Amino acid sequence: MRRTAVLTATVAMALMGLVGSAMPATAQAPPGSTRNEVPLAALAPPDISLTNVKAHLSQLQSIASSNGGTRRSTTSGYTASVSYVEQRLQAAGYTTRRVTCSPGCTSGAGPDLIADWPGGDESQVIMAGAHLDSVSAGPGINDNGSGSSMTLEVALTLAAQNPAMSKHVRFGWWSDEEQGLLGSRAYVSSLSSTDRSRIKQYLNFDMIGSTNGGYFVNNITTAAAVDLRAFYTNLGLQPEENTEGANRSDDASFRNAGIPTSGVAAGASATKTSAQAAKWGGTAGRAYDSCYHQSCDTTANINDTVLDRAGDALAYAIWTQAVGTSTGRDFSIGASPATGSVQAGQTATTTIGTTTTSGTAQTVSLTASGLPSGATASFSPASVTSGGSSTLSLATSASTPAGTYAVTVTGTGQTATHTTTYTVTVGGTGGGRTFTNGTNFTINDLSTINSPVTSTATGSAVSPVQVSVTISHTCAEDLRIRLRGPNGTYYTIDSSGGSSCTSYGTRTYSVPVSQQAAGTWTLQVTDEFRLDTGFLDTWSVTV
Ligand code: DTR
Ligand code: CA
Ligand code: ZN
Ligand code: ZN
Repeated sequence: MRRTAVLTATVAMALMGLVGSAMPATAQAPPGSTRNEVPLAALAPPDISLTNVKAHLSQLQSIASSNGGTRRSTTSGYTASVSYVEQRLQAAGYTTRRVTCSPGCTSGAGPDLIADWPGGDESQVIMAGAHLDSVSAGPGINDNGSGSSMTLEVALTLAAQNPAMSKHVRFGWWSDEEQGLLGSRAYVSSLSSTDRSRIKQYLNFDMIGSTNGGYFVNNITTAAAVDLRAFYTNLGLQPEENTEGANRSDDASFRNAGIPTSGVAAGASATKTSAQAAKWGGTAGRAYDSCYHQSCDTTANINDTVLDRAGDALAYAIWTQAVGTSTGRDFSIGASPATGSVQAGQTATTTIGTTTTSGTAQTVSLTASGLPSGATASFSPASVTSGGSSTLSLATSASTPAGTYAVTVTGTGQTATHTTTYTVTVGGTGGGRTFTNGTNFTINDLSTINSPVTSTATGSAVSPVQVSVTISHTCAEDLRIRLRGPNGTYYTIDSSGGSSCTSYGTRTYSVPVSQQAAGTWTLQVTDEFRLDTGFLDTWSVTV
């Protein structure tokens, strides 16, 4: 009887699937009640109701009308505007705060209004805001009832949906913008440097319903603008940089303090170009807002489509950045071993372990990317509960090129996604790491021969090494064959014994090893029984 050392790799193929579920929206929580959080990830950004935004605009118009036709920062029209927004926010469950705008503002200017939505990571604050004051000449419905009303409606929609929050969301309504961005500057300088550094982004909305407006994004090429820009780009609207409004609204106060900023504007007194009219509609050669800073900036001075899109753009940015990816639950992921090696055509395995690092355990789906060509990866099981582990089987094919590959293993959890790297070295079947000794060695009865080869391959031997042996011998069952590695270890690759004789021919072996590739590898053949003899013709080892 003859035994071999051929390894058979069993590859467990598992289907990879993502765990997903549809999220219901909750009803608006009454004030004072416990908020019923929608758990887990990925609520779709909501459509902000244009009807509701316009209802807020009508309220601001009435406030102006009953207060001398203006909402200038120093007037009762302004403080009535603050009260309106404040009351709506409080009813929805916001924590609101008036920030006195003095010193630093025009004498007699009313306060800024700040609203925090409870929840999310307070060390990562995403802010959006708009100036709430008008110029003295008019009610300021486009400038800037539009930004104020839209921001209010986005805040109310967030409260109504009440999703789980990853980042903390804060809104601001600024006083005294029209006198030189004074309210926002006072707010930013009122913060401690710690609180300032917690604000990771500020998005500004000033004049977002201009009747002949366009789609302008502040600092459009910066990271802070990514979501706003993507929103308009996805609509095919080819947004442009807000050059007209650069440094002329409250985002400048934040930017001057080192906070990344962006925002949306539809344009003021500058003239729409024919190229802009061609892509956005409207009239070329006319101002974006021909009532800019005038008494005609009333509810009639609004472009509904442009206004509606700005609201949906802000919702998109907030939901993308701050909603639903973490409720304090998290996990980590790692590969053990983190490196491996395999001959082309064979399968490498490693264990992917996960750990719950905060909160309760969660389901983690596993996928792999960055595979060498011709290779496939499977996980068994395809998803784990954090704390558990899975076996990654990386099956290469004969055509997989030799080389070292960093395979990225991605664990997609319910509140977070993490990756780890498994580095696998694939040894080629072809040249480079295969060494041959073609010298014939006569095999006599009851004697041993040793045939050495010198390997110049670098690094570790890629386990299992492949051995191919050609022997002319009429009784393979007479032979015990061993491989000796450069470090002196012997591996028995074929044992003698058996009830009848077969001729040897060419046989191949896969030999698990753990040692360096370079040095002398020796094939040792011992004939342990009488009568049959022969010779070692050639052999090779692929390390
Ligand atoms: N802060 C604006 C000034 C302004 C001028 N042009 C634009 C264009 C887009 C937005 C704002 C502006 C104001 O309130 O008047
Ligand atoms: Ca909408
Ligand atoms: Zn203005
Ligand atoms: Zn403005």
